[in-house]
Amino acid sequence: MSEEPEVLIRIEGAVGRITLNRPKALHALTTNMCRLITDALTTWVDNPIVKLVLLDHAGERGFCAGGDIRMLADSGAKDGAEAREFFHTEYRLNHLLFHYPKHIIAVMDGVTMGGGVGLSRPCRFRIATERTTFAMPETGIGLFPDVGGGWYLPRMPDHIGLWLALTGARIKAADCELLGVATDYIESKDIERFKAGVIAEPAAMETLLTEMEADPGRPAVAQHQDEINRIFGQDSVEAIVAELERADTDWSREQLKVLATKSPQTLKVAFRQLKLGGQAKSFAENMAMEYRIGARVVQRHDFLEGVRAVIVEKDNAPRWDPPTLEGVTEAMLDEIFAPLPSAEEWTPLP
Ligand code: QUE
Repeated sequence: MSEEPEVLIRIEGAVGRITLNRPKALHALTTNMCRLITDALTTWVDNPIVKLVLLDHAGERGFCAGGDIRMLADSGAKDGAEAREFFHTEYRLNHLLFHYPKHIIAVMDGVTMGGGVGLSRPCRFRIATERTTFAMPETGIGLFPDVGGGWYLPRMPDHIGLWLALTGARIKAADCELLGVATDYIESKDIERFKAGVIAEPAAMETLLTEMEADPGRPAVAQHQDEINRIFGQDSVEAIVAELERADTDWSREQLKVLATKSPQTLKVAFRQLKLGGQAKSFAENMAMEYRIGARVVQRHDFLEGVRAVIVEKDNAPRWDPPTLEGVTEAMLDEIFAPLPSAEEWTPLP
């Protein structure tokens, strides 16, 4: 490993501190980072000194851009074992956070996408600032909105979660509060003072939050909420596209343009994932489903091609296969969602 640890772990006063520290990659998560965070949280469950946990990031460039996509693609091009190990470890962490018995505060002062959403969304307090940008952009690289997207996105109002999943739309703090992605809004100039206050007096954390709470402005999504509800409430991706064509507004034409750049396979995977996740009885059941999908999708053409086009060569001209929604059959989706051999299924931490 390098001399600088990828995650900084320490206890300050009564606060367990976890600071993402891979700034050159916008703190994109590695298997090692997920293990370090999991080990710290596991130890702190039984440590009476730790009253609450603060999860943040080093530097100014955002909270967490996602996962270590190049590693996933390199592994997917071979036997996929390293990619499966990553998903298994990351989803166990997502699940640990979901059921964690102590309050965790996530400070999302910047880009919060993909894997970063999986870390912050299960936390009890999720602080956005004017620099927060949230997105689940995976359909653009032939991946799917994992890390619990199947659980959280279909539980947002008015099918807005499906709109986020399919289009990869980026939203700001006011929308994050509207959709429950963030619980609180603080200006980034106050973040250091907030953290210092929490560490000095953890019991006064909620009072401090109320004092510092600022106004994020009007949520942009609200302007299109009725349209999203009607159009993204359709019962297939093809029907959504047809409804967008029928609407024929500036906004609907923009959505069609965006959807045309995404992997048709992944659009249908995400649609089915959110339907199943919306009916899942537990977060663990949803994560087991996502693990099945992840294990398959990293080895398929669209993911390798998406990473080539968007992340590695950056020509932004992926050649998806199949190239159209019609080409993505139910049989293909059945294969991607099929149970794994029982010894290979995802399970939560023991
Ligand atoms: C979709 C994704 C990711 C992405 C772009 C997508 C993702 C991810 C990164 C990323 C961004 C900046 C970095 C980095 C990774 O980009 O998951 O290392 O410096 O981590 O369209 O899912």
